Amino acid sequence: MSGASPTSPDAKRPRSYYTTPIYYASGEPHLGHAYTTILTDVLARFDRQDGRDVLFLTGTDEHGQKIQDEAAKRGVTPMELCDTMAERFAAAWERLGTSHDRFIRTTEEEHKAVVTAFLQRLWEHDQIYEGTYSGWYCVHDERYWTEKDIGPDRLCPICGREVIRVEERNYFFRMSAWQDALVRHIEENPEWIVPDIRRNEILGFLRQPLGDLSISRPKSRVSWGIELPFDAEHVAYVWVDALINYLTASGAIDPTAEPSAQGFDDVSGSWWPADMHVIGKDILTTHAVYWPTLLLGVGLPLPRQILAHGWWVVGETKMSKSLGNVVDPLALREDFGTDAVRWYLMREMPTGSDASYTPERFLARYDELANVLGNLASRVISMIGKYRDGVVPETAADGLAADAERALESAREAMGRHRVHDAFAAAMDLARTANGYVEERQPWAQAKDPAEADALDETLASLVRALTVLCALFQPVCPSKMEELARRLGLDGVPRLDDSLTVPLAGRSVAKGDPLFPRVDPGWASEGDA
Ligand code: ME8
Repeated sequence: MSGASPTSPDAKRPRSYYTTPIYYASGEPHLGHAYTTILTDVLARFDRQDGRDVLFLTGTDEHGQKIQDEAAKRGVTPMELCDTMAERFAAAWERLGTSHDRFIRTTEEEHKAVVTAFLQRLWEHDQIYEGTYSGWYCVHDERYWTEKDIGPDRLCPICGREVIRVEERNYFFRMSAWQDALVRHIEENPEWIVPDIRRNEILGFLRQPLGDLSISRPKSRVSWGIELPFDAEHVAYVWVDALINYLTASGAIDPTAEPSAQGFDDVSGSWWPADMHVIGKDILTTHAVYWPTLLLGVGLPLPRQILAHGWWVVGETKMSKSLGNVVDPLALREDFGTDAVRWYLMREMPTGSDASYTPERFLARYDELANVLGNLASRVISMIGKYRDGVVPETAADGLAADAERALESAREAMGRHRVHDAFAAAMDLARTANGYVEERQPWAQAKDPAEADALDETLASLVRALTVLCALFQPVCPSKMEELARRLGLDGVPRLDDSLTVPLAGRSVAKGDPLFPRVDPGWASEGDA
């Protein structure tokens, strides 16, 4: 399941390295986690469809007090808990059809060695000093807070739980020294944090003086972590350990080499820097402040982009395990299929904003798939069976070519701006236009008049071309259904985006089948029960 890091990228080919957060191995995967992973999967698949090499990384965050406490609560060892939960996450992603190349676990030896080398490098570059931390700590979010942050009720500003008072020896990273460099980087690279609202949030945060970052925990309080190379009585702060996962999986660092040859001075031949860290807005500071300053501290290049998306909420509240309002994506999948869950998540949430999960909206989005795309595929394939013995006819003209090209262009443009929902809206619009074209051309009437034979060929061939383009466009979000559609259209697999406009179609045999998106009536979707 975890496996070693994939081989180095081919320097001559365009490539992208995408990451999801690594999820805490203390709770079950829910719809929020599924959203991030599927969003990243869609970006990765879209790039592959466009001819790029991709490294797509996900995994589990397995150290720290939160995991230690959860294991104690369940009466198992931390490692047993992590083994169980890593398995659950990996199984969930498999069932939700994600195409990650690497599933990393922070308890892997390779990762522990990279974290150790990273900390040693910081130490040698005089980026770390010893001091005393006295203040407040939220175990749930694994964050220190100041008196000001927690207010008179002493509650964590993120999760609202009670914080604990700690006073302990800690090692600190000289994060404050990098504040100006970070601000400059964000100002000079307006697309570094997207969407804009998140960029502004970080710039606002950086208007206050930035403190140093405690990067260790005494073993007397937290023993489940990676030991510091320069002090065996302390383990690395779990966020520092976790963020480094992105570097471990890139293959940039070889912790077994001499310090000068470990890769900190030259990342060529590896996947570093990441092209995009996809995260939820809850973990923006750790990714847009802690992580880049740590990288500056060891002299490594920064990731190229951070995409911070919004939250799935139920009513007004963020969906989260601790609130008990989580929706199980695997249960939805059992009734409607994987691709329908993927479609709902991608189409319903404007990338970057919050969205509310409701069963009614889920059904409405499913109907769109079934009645527009599924219906188009069924009727076109069935008419070719009926009027042309199941063989795609030749045609001199394509009545939908301009629409198909426009849809491809709009989808690419929207993807380029990370507006995934808009990209798929453009794809669905093409399916709608093609259904309109059927009504307008009336192939059933053309079939009755021998003088209309060429016109009927044109109608049917244009529709098969549109379906071929739709197959390529929908593949990132509905991969298994689009493979099935490609098979029914007699194609040799789902074509790449560009090829979908030109792959020869005439003479191919189409195959009928059950509806791609059948009518479903699970108990909860019955009238009055939703
Ligand atoms: O924070 N809506 O892990 P985590 C949308 N281990 N996305 C949601 C969501 C919701 N309601 N709830 C969770 C951690 N997510 C750390 C990360 S990375 C180096 C370490 C998604 O298990 C979203 O991507 O709490 C969020 O950022 C992430 O899950 C938090 O997962």
